[in-house]
Amino acid sequence: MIKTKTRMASAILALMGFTFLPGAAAAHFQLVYSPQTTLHRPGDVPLLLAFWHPFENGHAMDMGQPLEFFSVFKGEKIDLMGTLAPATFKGANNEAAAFTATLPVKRNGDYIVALTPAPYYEGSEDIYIQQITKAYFNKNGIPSGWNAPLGLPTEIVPLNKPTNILAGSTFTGQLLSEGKPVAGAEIEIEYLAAAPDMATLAASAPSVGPMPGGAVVAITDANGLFTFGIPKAGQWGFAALGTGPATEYDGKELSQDAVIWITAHDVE
Ligand SMILES: [Cu+2]
Repeated sequence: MIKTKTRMASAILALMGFTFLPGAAAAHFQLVYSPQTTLHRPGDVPLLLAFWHPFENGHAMDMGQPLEFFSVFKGEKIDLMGTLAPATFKGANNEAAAFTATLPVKRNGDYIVALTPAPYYEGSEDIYIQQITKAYFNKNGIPSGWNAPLGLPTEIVPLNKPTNILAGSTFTGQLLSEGKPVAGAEIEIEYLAAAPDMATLAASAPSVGPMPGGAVVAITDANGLFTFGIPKAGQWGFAALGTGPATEYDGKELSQDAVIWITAHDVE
């Protein structure tokens, strides 16, 4: 996230001879990650929860104990808090507190995983950030409700099957706050360029570089809809910043964000 006041502050600090803190630069995304989102067998799917700058393989931030963590299958909510285990995520430049977890998958259909992390204090901006994040898994291609909203304070609802996007096609989402569409909101878009290794919990070498023009963004229309052409196979993240109803935490500004992760495949 880059805000005007932050940019001004960084310019002033640069004039004073300080370097800008890496944690505040570019787009940070809460990850709910597993390498495989299309599944063919029942079993426990390993998950990594980390707060990171994934497109640039940048600074990783410490996560606190999540407030809520669950999956939804055919409208049924399954609590996953008991599967959380503290872990250390290794980014390219630093290590940060993260969590591993497991998603138990039994039946065919869509498993939506939702994380409400503890608010993260970003010292360089003197604000808290809380990225309410959804990730999608599907077993055996059977659709069973991937387009259902979960009733989160703010969320992005997919209008294309989020585990089965074709590289070169488009993804459309609808941004909601308290269940109502949000018009004119900025959506930041990131590619998971340095996918974490689940054995070592370390970022891999990035497969692509960050974009020369900075953050990739779209703006929601009057119905809260946005569409983005997906140029490449892999996992893509979309984030709306500050669209949640909560605006304050512990006496400071809170950016309550909505994040969604989708998977695109090459047509082969
Ligand atoms: Cu950041």
